Amino acid sequence: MASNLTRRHILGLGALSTAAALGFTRIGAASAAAAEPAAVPYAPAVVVGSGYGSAVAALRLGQAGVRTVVLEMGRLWDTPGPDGKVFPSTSAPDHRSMWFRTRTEAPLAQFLWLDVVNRDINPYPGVLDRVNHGAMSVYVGRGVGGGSLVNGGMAPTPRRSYFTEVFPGVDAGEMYGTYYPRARAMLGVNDIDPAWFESTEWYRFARISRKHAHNTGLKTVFVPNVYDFGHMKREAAGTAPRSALAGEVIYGNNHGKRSLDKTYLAAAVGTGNVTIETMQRVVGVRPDPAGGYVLTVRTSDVTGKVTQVRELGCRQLFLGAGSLGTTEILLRARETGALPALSEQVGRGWGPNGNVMTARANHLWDTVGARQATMPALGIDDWDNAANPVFAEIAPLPMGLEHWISMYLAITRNRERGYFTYDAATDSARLNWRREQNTPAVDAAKNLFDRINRRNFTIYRYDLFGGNRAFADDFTYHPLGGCVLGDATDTYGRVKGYQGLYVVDGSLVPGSLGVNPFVTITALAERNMERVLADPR
Ligand code: FAE
Repeated sequence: MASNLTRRHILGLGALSTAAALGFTRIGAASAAAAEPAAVPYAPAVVVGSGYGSAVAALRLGQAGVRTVVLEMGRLWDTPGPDGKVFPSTSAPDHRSMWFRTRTEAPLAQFLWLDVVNRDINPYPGVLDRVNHGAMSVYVGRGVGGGSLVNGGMAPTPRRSYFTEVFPGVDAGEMYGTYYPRARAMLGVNDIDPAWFESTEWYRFARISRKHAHNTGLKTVFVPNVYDFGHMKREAAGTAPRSALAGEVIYGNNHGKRSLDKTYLAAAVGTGNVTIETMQRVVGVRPDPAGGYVLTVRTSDVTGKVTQVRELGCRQLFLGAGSLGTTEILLRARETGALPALSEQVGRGWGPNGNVMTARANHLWDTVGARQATMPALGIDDWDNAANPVFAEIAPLPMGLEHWISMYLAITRNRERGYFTYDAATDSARLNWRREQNTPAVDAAKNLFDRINRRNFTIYRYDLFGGNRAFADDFTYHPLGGCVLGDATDTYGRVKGYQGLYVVDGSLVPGSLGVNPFVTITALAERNMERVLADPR
């Protein structure tokens, strides 16, 4: 990564802290050029959200000399709390862990059926949110960097044949030749040293799962990551502060992780053209009769109190609020009549990337180790299985004790799709997803892990997910779709029916990718931004 972290990034990082520390920055007189409308504060380009799609948009706009404001509803995570750390660990969650909750809602709710995982906390704009939509809950990151703050950093590229199936209208040659490599380089994707992987106690859990997969005749692959594996090695050696080796992941990593605030966003701010404003939630968008758009933006404080509602004008609007956020903004605009020409496809084509979590109980001699790195490094790749394609990441369960559990996040090929409807009473988008729609995903995962269990004489764990279930199919880490490329937008994310309005995030992906999604979201945003800057429409 050092080669990608240029002086400009570092300058940007400083600027990032300063700009966002100011919280709300007025874009007023200083920025209003003569040709710009005077009635409301104005920026030539506004980017909503600061996850992967937004970060690419902000950087490429900034480099093109376009003055850009990024509006993020969460906070900037750069200030240590009383414990001297920016983020809490998974074993000691506090108010920083979750977005305005009185109790944490970790994906793994129990251990030995006991409610020992979650904790009571004070409401605060914490870094992880679980948005509950009945039969499906969606985990998302909140703050400057979006999902990059809380995710497991796994950075695989989907196999080309499946990418082509998912995106028939996208030139795969360009993606695999230009945009994927560009995204990987900018994100700081790196590989684990195989020799270290084989020898370290921190990945014993993965080696045990690999042994059982190989016994079953299954293939495993190393999965690249944006966590700096060099740093991790130094953590193990005791020469660097611990993060992945200290149980940190879903509530943020204090070290080692190349989250977007350290890569794309730092570089964006470093262009001198990009400002990031935190605790700013975009709730409305309408066309400006003079051209462009007017946004309604709510500013909140850390208690959640709305301290200001304001309007902000822009010529170009880039929506990167994630699958849930972007879809909600557009659906609300269509259904309230603010943007009536939006396609009927807005709100459609949503899927959880076939996510299913499961766990197996190992024999007493197959210890997984009390010490486990939080960053997954290995996956079981059975995607070529025509009847039941599954890519299963071998997930850690770092509880600080030997528990003999092998855990997995299976990505399956579930063709079921959900859709969003606008609920006027709550002024929000509601996801329509029935529990049965996950049956194909559970069946595929069960098919794979039944084979592994049979061959290794092992069984499932039923004590971890609540309701004596072996498969957790009621939440996803990978919300995808809602404003699908080529349906709600053209083939470059330009929203149908409106000029100067773009979608840049995971809502473009039609519900499934076959692997963890952020590298693809980033690469697609790189491709689309290149075109949009050349041909804005
Ligand atoms: P995203 O990163 O979600 O960013 C959207 C941003 O917009 C957020 O910062 C929001 O706070 C903000 N926002 C939303 N609404 C508004 C609004 N109205 N106004 C202003 N701001 C708003 O979007 N993916 C992988 O590839 N590998 C992994 O290992 C992996 N692990 C994961 C683990 C966890 C626990 C979670 C939650 C996700 C994981 N993911 C992983 C998924 C990945 O983080 C996700 O696909 C991307 O973050 C989605 O990127 P977007 O740009 O779509």
